[in-house]
Amino acid sequence: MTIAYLSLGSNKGDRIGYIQQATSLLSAIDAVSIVRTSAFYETEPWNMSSEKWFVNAIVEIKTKLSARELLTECQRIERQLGRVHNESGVYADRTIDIDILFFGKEIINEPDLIVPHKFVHLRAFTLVPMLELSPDFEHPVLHKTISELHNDLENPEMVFLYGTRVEM
Ligand code: PH2
Ligand code: MG
Ligand code: MG
Repeated sequence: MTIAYLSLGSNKGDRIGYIQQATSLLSAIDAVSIVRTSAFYETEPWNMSSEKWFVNAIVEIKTKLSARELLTECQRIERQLGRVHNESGVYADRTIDIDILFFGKEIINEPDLIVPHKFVHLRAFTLVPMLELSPDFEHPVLHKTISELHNDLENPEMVFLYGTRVEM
């Protein structure tokens, strides 16, 4: 069993609805159980020119899947919820994005799967909900805790607490 943290983000359509649907589709996977969910946060688009703010949240899961199998399931749910990937590689507005932030202490460096997520330590929209769930979790590559990484943020983008929790 591995504890993993997944980042959910939406900036198109019914943003909270998509995050709730993604959470329930994740919990419907036999080998995945949801341990906890963060609050919803409304966040400024990071490194993208869109005007459309995001709703972001993190779910902590327990799973028997490998990281690779989990990635396949996340991509299936993204497709199911109408995610369209942009050919150019430039970030596009999306109904749902599901990213593996951490998979236990595993370190994976493959072209399509980098764990811990390569930007997890640079973004307030991932560190703020992680701070809520697991402030003492240590980044297995940087060897700093979530609290330390959060304190180190140089340009924290704007993040607001949305106020509602994902109800399962
Ligand atoms: N995801 C990105 C790029 N920028 N900004 C916010 N606020 N939230 C996101 O989920 C997000 C982003 C790439 O996946
Ligand atoms: Mg992403
Ligand atoms: Mg993604």
